[in-house]
Amino acid sequence: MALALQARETGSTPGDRQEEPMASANPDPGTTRTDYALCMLCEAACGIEVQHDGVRVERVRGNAQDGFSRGHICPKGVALADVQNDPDRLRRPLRRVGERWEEVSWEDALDETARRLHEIQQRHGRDAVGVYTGNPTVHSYAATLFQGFFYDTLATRNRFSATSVDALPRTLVSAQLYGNQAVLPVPDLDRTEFLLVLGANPVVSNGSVMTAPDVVNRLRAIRERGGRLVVVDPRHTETAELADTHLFIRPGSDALLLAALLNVVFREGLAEPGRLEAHLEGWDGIPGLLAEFTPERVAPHTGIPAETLVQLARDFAASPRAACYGRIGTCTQEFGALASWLVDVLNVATGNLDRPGGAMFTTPAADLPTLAKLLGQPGHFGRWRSRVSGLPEFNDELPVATFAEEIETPGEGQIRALVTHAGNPVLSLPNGRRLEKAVEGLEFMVAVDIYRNETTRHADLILPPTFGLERDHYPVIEHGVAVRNVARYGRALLAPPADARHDWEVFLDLTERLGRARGGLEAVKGRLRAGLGRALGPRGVLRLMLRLGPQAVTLDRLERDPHGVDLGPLEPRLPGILGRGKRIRIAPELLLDDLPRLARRLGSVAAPPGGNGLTLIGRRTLRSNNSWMHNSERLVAGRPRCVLLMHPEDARRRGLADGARVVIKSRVGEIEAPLELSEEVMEGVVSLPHGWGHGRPGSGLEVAAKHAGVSANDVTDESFYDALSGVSCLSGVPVTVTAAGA
Ligand SMILES: Nc1nc2c(c(=O)[nH]1)N[C@H]1C(S)=C(S)[C@@H](COP(=O)(O)OP(=O)(O)OC[C@H]3O[C@@H](n4cnc5c(=O)[nH]c(N)nc54)[C@H](O)[C@@H]3O)O[C@H]1N2
Ligand SMILES: Nc1nc2c(c(=O)[nH]1)N[C@H]1C(S)=C(S)[C@@H](COP(=O)(O)OP(=O)(O)OC[C@H]3O[C@@H](n4cnc5c(=O)[nH]c(N)nc54)[C@H](O)[C@@H]3O)O[C@H]1N2
Ligand code: SF4
Ligand SMILES: [Mo]
Repeated sequence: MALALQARETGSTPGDRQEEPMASANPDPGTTRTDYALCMLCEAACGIEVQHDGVRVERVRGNAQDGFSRGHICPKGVALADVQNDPDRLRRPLRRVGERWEEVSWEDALDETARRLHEIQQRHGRDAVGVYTGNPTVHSYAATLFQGFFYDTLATRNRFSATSVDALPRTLVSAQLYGNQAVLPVPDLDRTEFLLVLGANPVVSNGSVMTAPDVVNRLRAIRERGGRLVVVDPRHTETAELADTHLFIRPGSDALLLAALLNVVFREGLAEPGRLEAHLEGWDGIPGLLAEFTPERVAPHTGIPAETLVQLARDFAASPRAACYGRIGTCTQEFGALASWLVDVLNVATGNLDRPGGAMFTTPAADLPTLAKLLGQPGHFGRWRSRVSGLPEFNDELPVATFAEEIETPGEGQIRALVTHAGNPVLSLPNGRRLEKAVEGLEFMVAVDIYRNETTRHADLILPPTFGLERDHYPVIEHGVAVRNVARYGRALLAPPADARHDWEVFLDLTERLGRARGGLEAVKGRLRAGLGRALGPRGVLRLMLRLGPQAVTLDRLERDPHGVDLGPLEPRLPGILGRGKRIRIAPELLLDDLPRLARRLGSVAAPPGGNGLTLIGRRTLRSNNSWMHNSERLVAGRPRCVLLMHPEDARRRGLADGARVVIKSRVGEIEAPLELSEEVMEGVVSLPHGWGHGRPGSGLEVAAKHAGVSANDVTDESFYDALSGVSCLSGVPVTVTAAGA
């Protein structure tokens, strides 16, 4: 810490410290000025124009001069001001004393954290400390790059993150096929003539594993240039609204649908991998493996007629520039890994992988695959299994499906203390109630978070780092999956409180202190590690990544141009970025071994299992950001959004009326919500957004508490996961719905 403090006092920059807020350069502090930055709330990373006085944000608008985001902004981006100014957002560490909270100094909070973690690890072993990393970590390049310092020092096997309720199947498939989990195909949105979207709603989510700001206009342009947009979704979404064709699909049946499309492509001789054929390993076996998945057999399971499947396969194969894109709806389901794999197989079979207008690989200025390789993380899977249920590890993490039981189950390796970073697992993970109870029984918990919310209220200590515009932003992950090669850098605009720490500094401070608590050689190691981290700093690492990256872009140049640098359309990258042997292992054993499970589904009765015949899916809305932006008045204003959507026919059969209060019940629990009848959802399916349920006592979210809603994850089921990847199924949960009070 000495080094860092010194740097701040003298203003010298040993290896580029991150915080150089423009505010300090503001000749007239307290007066309003306008600066440019990047929004860090989601993957789109829109350029924004911020009116601020160096501490408070007055207004956020889209930056029309940003050539990539073209002035786009969404309601969340506007509401960034609300989070930035939110009186409920924490600025100083909190310590829980019984039911009360008291402010403590950073020094005390960090010391206590290290001491408690060390003491518990000493008594019960390293695995006794669990770690959970949430979504916003991904949107902070500094946290992404520096979390490893601390977690490697903790050296626990009990690491969890939001990945296993999200893109785990996608990254697993990339590691298997391309030898690197960070080699992620992205639809070439601006040039494709046929976009097939499964399980994604980019018009609302603003794109995921596809950085595409201003996505509405990008999607509209496909049809304007004569192309086609087909959306496959159990709900007629906002994206489906823009499409030529929307097909309702039964939740969880995407792998079957994709297998049937490929079945047609092969049996009609439409397969043409083209240039890539020379690099494919195991290609010849694939047609035979998919032979039984005929459209006729698959149709009743998907709810889509066989003729429609045949025509879709023909049209997709006939297009010279087609891309199949699947996202969270295809990932977080029973056959999430198979579905994600078959998306790629379809793109390969039709010659669309790595071809302009197809599914391509970004060439960003700071290249993730290179970083993943450098960090020794090209991706691994199943090296060991979890203690209680035997779920597979991935990249040294465990699926969250096993999180609660690893806290509850006594024995060696039981989690007794927990560190959360930028996560709200109580609302975000399946069977949140069980997890919440488990967390209550912990010996110690520390949360690195900006709010006292449904999860962090259970912590002994909350360490609130700087937020948003108080730090700089290089969207390293986002630019790595962008639909165009771009590089943009957003400066820090606001001055944080004098003693504030950035996330990355918290990681280094804890690294050093944990070493010190352990003593001896560990103390030296901790000091060296933290010292190295501080000497480099996030900007130092970024500079290095840009220097090593495939584009000639420097940080100095990016700092000179607040509107970003355009590096042109996507370009073919295969076989260059492939792992060992420069081969695409298109038929990995791990996935092939799971095909019989899918085939068994063909033989089963084609009706959704359990419940009174209903299955639950999720829903995102433009004015939500997972679980944590409901404390913004302008986002929660207007009609309530935490409502259950049901098809009128399903309601009629159950005698339920529009606006009624209903009980949604699953294996794990029940919740009550208002009902809204809508033909937007297919029959047999009901939809409820996640991230609500702010009514718990002891949270410090005044606005959110008044618009509490209920948590969908009080009924999603932690024991319902993809048997191959371990990803939780958030989609297709069997439920019953009845009138409340009946
Ligand atoms: N039923 C259902 N459940 C879902 C999903 C679904 O579709 N349906 N989606 C899943 C997905 S894709 C995801 S990614 C997860 C998200 O799950 P989580 O990541 O666990 O939850 P978030 O709601 O994103 O919570 C983010 C937390 O980070 C804090 N935070 C915000 N900014 C910062 C920061 O800069 N630093 C720090 N330290 N903290 C910060 C917020 O206060 C909040 O507590 O939810 C998953 N859960
Ligand atoms: N406004 C807003 N934007 C967000 C977020 C947010 O909370 N709010 N969260 C961010 C995060 S963390 C993520 S990961 C991304 C996610 O980005 P997307 O993947 O685009 O997210 P969703 O809008 O949940 O879209 C998933 C779609 O899958 C459909 N679906 C459900 N089950 C199935 C199924 O079995 N098969 C098929 N084919 N479709 C199915 C749902 O109806 C839904 O339309 O969004 C990000 N952007
Ligand atoms: S789309 Fe995402 S990045 Fe753009 S303004 Fe909205 S939240 Fe921010
Ligand atoms: Mo996510």
